[in-house]
Formats: sequence, structure tokens, C-alpha cells
Amino acid sequence: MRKPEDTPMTQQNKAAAGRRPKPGDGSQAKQEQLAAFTSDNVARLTTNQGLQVPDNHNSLKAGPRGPTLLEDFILREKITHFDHERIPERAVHARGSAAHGYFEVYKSMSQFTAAEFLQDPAVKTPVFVRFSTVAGSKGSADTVRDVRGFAVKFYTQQGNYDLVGNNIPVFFIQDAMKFPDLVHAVKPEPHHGMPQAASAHDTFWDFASLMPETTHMLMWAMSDRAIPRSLRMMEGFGVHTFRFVNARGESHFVKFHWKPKLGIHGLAWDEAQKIAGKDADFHRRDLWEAIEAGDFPEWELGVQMIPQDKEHAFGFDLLDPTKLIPEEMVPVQRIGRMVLNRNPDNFFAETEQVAFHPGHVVPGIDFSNDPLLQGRLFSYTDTQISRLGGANFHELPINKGVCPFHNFQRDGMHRQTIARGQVAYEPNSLGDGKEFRVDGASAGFQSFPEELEPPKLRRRSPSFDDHFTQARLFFNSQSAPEKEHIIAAFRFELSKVEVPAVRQRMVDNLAHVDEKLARRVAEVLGINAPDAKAAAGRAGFRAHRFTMPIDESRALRMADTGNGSIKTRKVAILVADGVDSASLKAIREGIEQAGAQCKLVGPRLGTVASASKRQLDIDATFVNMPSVMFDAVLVPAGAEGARTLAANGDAVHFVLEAYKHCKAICTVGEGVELLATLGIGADPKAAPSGVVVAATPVTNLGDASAAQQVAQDFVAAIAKHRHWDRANVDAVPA
Ligand code: HDD
Repeated sequence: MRKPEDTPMTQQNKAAAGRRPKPGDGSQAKQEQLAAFTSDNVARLTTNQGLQVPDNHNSLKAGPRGPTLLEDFILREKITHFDHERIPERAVHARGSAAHGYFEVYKSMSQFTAAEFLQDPAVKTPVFVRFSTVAGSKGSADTVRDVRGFAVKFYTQQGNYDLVGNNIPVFFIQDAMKFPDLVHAVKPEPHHGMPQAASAHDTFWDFASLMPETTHMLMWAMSDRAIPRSLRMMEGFGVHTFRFVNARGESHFVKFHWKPKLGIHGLAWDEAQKIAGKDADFHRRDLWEAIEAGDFPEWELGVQMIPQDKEHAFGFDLLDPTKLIPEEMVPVQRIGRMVLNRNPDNFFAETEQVAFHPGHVVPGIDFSNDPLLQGRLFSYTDTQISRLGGANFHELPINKGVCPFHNFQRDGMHRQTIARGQVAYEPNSLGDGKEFRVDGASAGFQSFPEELEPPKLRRRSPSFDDHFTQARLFFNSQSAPEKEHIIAAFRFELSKVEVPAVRQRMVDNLAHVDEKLARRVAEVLGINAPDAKAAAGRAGFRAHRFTMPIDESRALRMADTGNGSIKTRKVAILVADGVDSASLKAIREGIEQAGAQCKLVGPRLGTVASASKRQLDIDATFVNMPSVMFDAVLVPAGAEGARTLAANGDAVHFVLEAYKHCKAICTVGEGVELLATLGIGADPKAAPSGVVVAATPVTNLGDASAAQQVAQDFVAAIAKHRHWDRANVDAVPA
């Protein structure tokens, strides 16, 4: 006889139950489960009913030139399925790229949280991570200026836990009530549907300038954080304050961080815009290729924990999602690591159909009263119901938990579980003669029994009123080039705003962040000087200021966050007939040993002949893989090769553009001729920052140690990511 609790359980749930990972092998649990749903192409084509298709090229007709017959059920089935292949894209975060991996905790966190997946360092919890842009449609470019989503689904043995964050630790608005307005403002303008995937237009800045609470996040969005070099080189943040609750019911407030092993790096704005045209899939490709190559991206999970009784110790409100806790005030403890090691098998089934929800929590992790988070708790399930066609989206393979689930929810569109038995209610006594009851108050997820403060009202807490102090902290914390980039970004975005009053309002607000910043931005916008007083007189402006105990936080800048490694960095080696293959080989070996990936880029595909008549295979051309696809450029020696390159406009442009984007450049011997238009000569001592100039004799053929030195200098230059302080980059035409 079946046990009552067996009744509604599917075979797959049972299988999952029997597969409870033993310590150390948990990371496979999701992959094994997904395997049951995957299928491979086979030689024989059939209809969806399994009938063999006799001919996949011709429909059934009345005579070879006659009309197609309605009877052709094979044609109709194929076309009908095609007609319904698309589902609504996500209202925000439509464009995304994802990967599988695992998470492991470094040591038990039982002192702070009962969450099972944070207890045992031997357990690897499977994860699926989806990165996204926010504003653009599914087919928009990867490198637009935008916030990036960073959503992690942990398939734990207590149910799925979703940490649905961004690469920026604060948000534009403080209350979910304003989310539809924010999204309507940033999306393409409704009358003409432009622009795609950009905040640089009137409605966004109209809204932002009227909502000073956006100011802190605007500073981040105008920084290089919003144009990441790679999804692998971004931080992630849970944004809201959450709670850890331990087995004794004690609570700590917690902020979540993801710290990338490769450091945090951005593109140059001109580069980002060009990549959007040259390779709209730049980030997707980068993530995919890194995983395929075995260069698994890795992040450490960090937490800032604040004891329950220290909630009001900060001046600002922990519930306000426009505020962060500087790491200098509460250090980030790194408690585990996440590795992404497997690309999805099917973009639609996995990346598109995955459904995240900040309300997917496990015992030991709870919410705070952040009003933005509270609103999100409603929104996500609701959106999946319309996006994924009904309430059964949890049954889609990518969304299924790896632990058993059991309840009396039934039926609905696309239901797949075949729930057996007579009863679908609780309490019952008919479930195979045994009463089944929800286990009392102590088991399962327990909400933290926080005491609430009445009365019920529709109001913003005055503790949310300071909109500028942390915006200023962020600006003060940037390195000099990063500050310049922020100024340039505001200038660019606001110059796209057609209504001068909106531009003016925005720079008036900025004057409350930093007078000089506001002035520099206003200078190029054809408006008056920033007027701080005018801003302060406008509706929505709050005069409250809290004091921050620090003026700057180094953790808020990206500069110097690399780990000195050049692993996975892409280097173009420019070649033409007559290139000196010996110096090329020596330096290539040096940088490849350090982890760089090199491509020979030439005027055409095929081969070039070196000075010593060796044939070298070309990987890409100056045109099909322009400089913006690379982190660094090497121009080897060889008089004839250098002359040919210097006479080729695309090759010269390649090097100058890399120079403009502050990338590491290494020229050997005559290779320096490609930099001649910038007045850069063969004197290594006079080379600008990040440019390694090696005179010919030094690397001449057999001189291995000299070549090694050049390679080392080049590696050091690449490891700095970009040389933002490089002089006269503006001299290079964009
Ligand atoms: Fe959201 C998707 C992150 C506020 C409503 N959000 C979505 C995704 C991420 C975030 C990463 C994409 C998940 C995926 O890859 O499928 N959202 C955030 C963060 C927020 C935030 C970090 C603030 C701290 N979001 C927010 C609010 C609301 C929403 C205040 C509504 C009240 N978000 C949604 C949504 C989406 C979504 C409409 C679109 C698709 C989806 O949920 O699954 O429900």
C-alpha cells in the first residue's frame, strides 16, 4: 500500500529524494535532474506524435503545381508550433546570459544562519546564474550603459534560494510604488519607441531629475560599473538588507556581495558603443567562451552582518535601498565561493525560462521591511505567470528544486505532475487512511517574529530623506580618471536630452553632490550654471543630511581591483607579410604562459609569410575583429611587415583606437611605426603609460632573456587592465 505522503509525488521527485547529495557531490544534483529532460537530435524526423515524417521539404499539394491541401497535418503541426515559439520577454532584464555552476561555503555559518547550504564546506550546492541588462529588449546589445542583473538560483536541499541582485549595490528608488514609473521612464519612449536599451533620453532624465532619491544610483550608473568589460569582472549585490536567522531564532541584518576573482573592470565609453555595433553579443560570447575554454569564472560570496540591536547605529536607514554600508564601517566577510563551470544546453529552456524571485528563500534567510523588497515579493511570481504561461512555471526543468516538494496545489495550464490519489486538501483523513497534517509551528520556514510599529499609513519614513550624502561619498571615493568618466557620462547622457529645463534640473541636483562635478557637466550643455538653491526649492527635494564617519571608501572604486593576472585577456598580434616571426613567437609565448589568449590579426584570412619565409596562419582580420574585441595589441618587428601595416588604414586605426581606449600596446622594433602619427618614437623611456616600446636589437631573434623582459613588461601593462591616465588620448579621432 502506498504511503499518503507518497501520493502526489512524481517519479522525478522520488528520484530527486533518492539522490540527496552526499557531502562533496552535491553540485551534480541539478545536472542529473536536467539530464532526464534533455534530448539529442536523432537522424529520423517525426511529428510531435512520433509519426515518421516522409518529406521535410514539400507540403502536400493537389498536383505538383497545385494548392496546398488543408489535410496536410504534418505541415500544419510544424507551422503551428513555429507560430507559437515566442513567449513575452521580461518587462525588465529581458536580455540575459546564464551558466550553471556550484557554490560552496568556506566554514559553517551556523552562528548566524540556519540555512543548510551555508553549514557544511563539503557540500557543493548547484547554482544557475543569469546576468542581464535592464532596459534593452532581448535582442539589444550587451555593452550598453546600464545596470547589470546578477541573479543566482541556489538549488538547495531545503528548496530553491534566489539571490536576485544587481552589479550596483543601491537602487534608483526607495519604494516599489515607483517601480513602474521608473521602468516606463527608462524604456523606449512610448510615442516613437526610441531609444533602445539606453537611459540617454528625455523621459529617463525627466523622471530622475524630479526624483532626487535616484541621485546615488545615478552616480553608479554613470560610472564605468555600467559598462563592464566582462560579466566575469563585475561585482554583484543583493542590494536590500536581508536577515540571517540562526537555529535559536536570533537575527542579524545582512547585505550580500559577490566579489569577482578577476577584479572589477569597465570598458571605455567609446569602446562600449563601438562593440555594440561590432559584436552585440560581446558579453554573452565572453562568458560562453571562457566556460568552454575551462576558464571558469569565480566569485566569492561576501556578507556584511549587523546585529539586530545595531539597526539604528548608522545614521542612514538600513531599510533604505538607496544606501549602502561602506566596507570601512562593516567589513565584508567572505564566506564562500561560486564557480560557473557549465554552459546551458539550450538557451530558451534554461536562460529564457528560468524564473527568479526574491521571495524564494530558505529557513535561515528572511526579509527586512525595505519597502522596495516588500513590493518585489509580490511582483516576481506574478510576472512569471504571464511570461511563462501559468502558475506551473516551477515545473519547468530549470526551475525545479532538487529536493522533494509536496503540496495540494493542483491543475492549471501546462501541468505536468500526475498527482495520484483521492485527496487534494488538508487536513484530510482519506489519504490512504492516514491523516496528513502540516507539521506544527516549529518546522519549515519560520518568519522572524519581528515586532511591528503601528499605525498603518502611506508615507515615506523621514529616515529615508537624505539623497545626496552617499552620492557624494561615492564620487569622492573614485580615482581621478574614474571621476572624469562620470563627468563625461553625465555630459553624454544629458546632451541627448532635448528639453533644456530637464538638463538644468539635473545639474541643479548634482550641485548637491559636488559643485565642481555639476559645473563641469553643465559647461557643455548650453544651460545656466548649476543652481543648488533652485534644486532645494523643488518638490521632492529633502534637506535632511546625515553625517558619514568617512569621506571616501576605497572599496567603492574599481581602480586597482585586478589580481595582477592576465588570464583570459585577449591580445591581438598584428601581422603582414615580412613580419619578424622570431620576436613574435618569443613575446607570444611569454604572454600566453601568463594566461593571455592571442590571435594573429592580418589584412586577410589565410596566411602571411614572415621575413624568414615561414607561413603564419591568420585568425582574424583588422575588419572582422577590430581592436575593440581585444584588451591589448602587439606589433612585432620586421621592417617590411611594419611598412605594410603602416600603409594599411585599418591596421593604423586598429593601433590608434587601442591607444585611445587606453589599452596595453607593445611594439617591437619597426612595429613602433604604427604609433608614429602620435609622435611616439622608438625610445622606450619616452613611451606613454601602458605602451611598451622595444627597440629592435633588444628582442632581435635569439635574445631570449631580452624578449622575456619585454613580455614581462607587456604582461604588467595588460594586468593593469586600462591605462586611464594616458595622455593625449583625445588627439586620436574616435
Ligand atoms: Fe527586479 C527581474 C533585480 C527591483 C520587478 N529584477 C529582475 C532581474 C533581476 C532583478 C536581476 C532578472 C532576473 C532574471 O534574470 O530572470 N529588481 C532587481 C533588483 C531590484 C529590483 C536588484 C532592486 C533592488 N524588480 C524590482 C522591483 C520590482 C521588480 C521594485 C517591482 C516591484 N524584476 C521585476 C520583474 C522582473 C524583474 C518585473 C522582470 C522579469 C522577472 O521579474 O522575472 O518582476
